[in-house]
Amino acid sequence: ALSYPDRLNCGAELLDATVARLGPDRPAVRDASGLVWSYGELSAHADRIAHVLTDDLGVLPGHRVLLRGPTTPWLAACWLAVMKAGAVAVTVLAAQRAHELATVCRIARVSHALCDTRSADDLIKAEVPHLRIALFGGEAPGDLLRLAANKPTSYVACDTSADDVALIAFTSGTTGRPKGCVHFHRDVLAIADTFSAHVLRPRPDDVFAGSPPLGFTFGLGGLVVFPLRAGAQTLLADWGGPERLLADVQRHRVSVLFTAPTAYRAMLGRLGAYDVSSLRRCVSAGEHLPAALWHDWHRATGLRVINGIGATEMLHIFISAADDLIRPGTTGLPVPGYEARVVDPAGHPVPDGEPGLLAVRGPTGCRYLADERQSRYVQEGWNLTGDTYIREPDGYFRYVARADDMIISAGYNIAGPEVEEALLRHPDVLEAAVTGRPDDRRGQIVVAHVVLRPGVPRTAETVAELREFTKKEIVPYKCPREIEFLDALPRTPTGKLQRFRLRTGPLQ
Ligand code: 3SK
Repeated sequence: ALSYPDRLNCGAELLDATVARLGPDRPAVRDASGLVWSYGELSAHADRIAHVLTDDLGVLPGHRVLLRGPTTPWLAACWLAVMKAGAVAVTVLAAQRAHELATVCRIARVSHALCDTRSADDLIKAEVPHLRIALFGGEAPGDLLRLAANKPTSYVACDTSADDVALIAFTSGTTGRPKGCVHFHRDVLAIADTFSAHVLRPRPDDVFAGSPPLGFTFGLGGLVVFPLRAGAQTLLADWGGPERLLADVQRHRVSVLFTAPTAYRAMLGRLGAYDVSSLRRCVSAGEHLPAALWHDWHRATGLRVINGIGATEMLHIFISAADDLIRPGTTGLPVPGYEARVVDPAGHPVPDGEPGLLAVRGPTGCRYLADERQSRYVQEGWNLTGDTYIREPDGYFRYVARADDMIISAGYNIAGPEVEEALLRHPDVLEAAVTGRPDDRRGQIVVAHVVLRPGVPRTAETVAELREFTKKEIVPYKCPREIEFLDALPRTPTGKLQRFRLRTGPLQ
């Protein structure tokens, strides 16, 4: 079991403790242009910003500070400063627009914002009452960094307790209404001391990189918390597409990659043009990783992708497997420190091999900020993630679907992802999402929304070909009755598929 002292500041643990252990000179963060800060420099920047927060901006322990901007070393320094000042980081995505920011600020009662100049317009437009905004980044240093330049390079971290709130991360899931998830200082360290320490097992000579933004806890953990806890380096750069990520891997000799299945799929066809021999760990989360994609990546690179399921409510990954424990097509085993089981709607465990609701508990868990959905997510100490899973007899967890994505057609239960995997095995299919559409006779029918590879015609012949193909891959009652072609699937800014937008009818 994890045990932390009563007084604990995760910012101090990630920076000061790492400097004390490994010295100040090791490289800590870099950006795509070649800028590199050592641990000593990162620490000095964070500490100067922490001084500005407390001395100039009037930030007190517990104040909620919004952080917004593209993924850069400065954004990470601001997050660490907020931690060390004992304030609460409210991380948002650079892609969120004015009305979404206004909602987040209202729900989280945000009093201050540290915002990259390039992302300021929407925040200003949000017209949040009494919000004190300090700018950084972009061409000019911004008022935050101008003030920071004259501050001392060390700051005594606020004496927070292990269960003082460190951050509020927002999730709108894939359905729309935002919920703020509260996590403590000990939670931040717990994700590093569970998934990262036991599954990922980083080394101080690792270089981390990836696509998720720091406003998504997948990115905050994978690209800030895990590398700093390990004394490793991290490349902090915005997602610029598959070619850019591959070029970054080559240029910065990246060894640990965090991204989602869509990006692995997009990188596959372009691998030949890049040297990715520095990679030793590839992590996939955010969405289900189909077995076929796992095998394609393995064939192309020799690397075994570490699949995982995480949730903003749980802060990070809680089921996963690495190395010889990996079983492609499954998510893996509960991460050491977590327990998982599969239950029926009344919370009773269902037999192995049968689908049910995934329930998990461990050192992190869901605490929504004043939201009635708390009592649905946490029942009798178990977090119900909203995923349908099967536990295999030897303890492996196999993803079936999001619970509300199960399709019931003519009395049959059909899991959309199984149909999607069948479609994805066809060489003309780039992406696929399968939903149920109301139908008078069958209750629902299976509808496939397909993105074809460039050059494949959107014709009735292609529809017929895909229907015939799926009939050979899965039992006919699961095969799509209707197939619609799209230019792209609708996704959240963090890359998750928004099935609800597909269910409401054709997008284009
Ligand atoms: O929401 C997710 O899918 C996720 C995955 C990994 C780590 C963290 C999160 C929030």
